[in-house]
Amino acid sequence: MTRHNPRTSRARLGFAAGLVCAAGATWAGSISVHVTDAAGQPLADAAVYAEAPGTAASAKPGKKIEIEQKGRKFLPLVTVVQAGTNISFPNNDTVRHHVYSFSPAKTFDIKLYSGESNPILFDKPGTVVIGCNIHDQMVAYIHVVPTPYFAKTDANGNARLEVPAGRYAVKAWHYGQPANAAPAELAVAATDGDVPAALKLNAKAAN
Ligand SMILES: [Cu+2]
Repeated sequence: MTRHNPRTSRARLGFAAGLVCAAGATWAGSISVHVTDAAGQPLADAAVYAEAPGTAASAKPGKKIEIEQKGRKFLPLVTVVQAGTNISFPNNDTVRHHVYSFSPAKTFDIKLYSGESNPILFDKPGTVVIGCNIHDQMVAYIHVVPTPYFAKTDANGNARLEVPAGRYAVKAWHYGQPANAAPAELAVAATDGDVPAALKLNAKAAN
């Protein structure tokens, strides 16, 4: 097992960002977010994201990820993407699925198919709930955010956002919660390193 070294990975991230970021942003540090429910218990699978004025709302064209169907489930259950991201829905089951969404943020329908699907462009921020027309128990959540700084909490309710220096509104969303909690407003300076943020949602963790 390799041990994660935050210092090494941060330096590497900074190097990559310097090469690809047209705005010339340099990584200043990170925001460590801890998300809890109304009872103070850690919430896994919460979307966390940091918004700042002047940050690109949409991903560059061509960004593409996948949500798999396997064992008559969508994997993963929760996906967080920046607006402008394409998602395809490969069906790796032996049965055919019919994937759809009625959500206002993205309505679509991929009729009975196996194997690869054409990608769907998620161009508007919001929550998209997807299901299968054949298997009622199949459900997954896509949370589309207007910022490149996002993550998903782990089993302990923790997530880390690598960000350039600036002022941020840090927000959290969980599928058990109808609305966002009040954002945590904070600043990250070049010398700060890791800045903690705690967000409490009135959600219950799924069983
Ligand atoms: Cu299905």
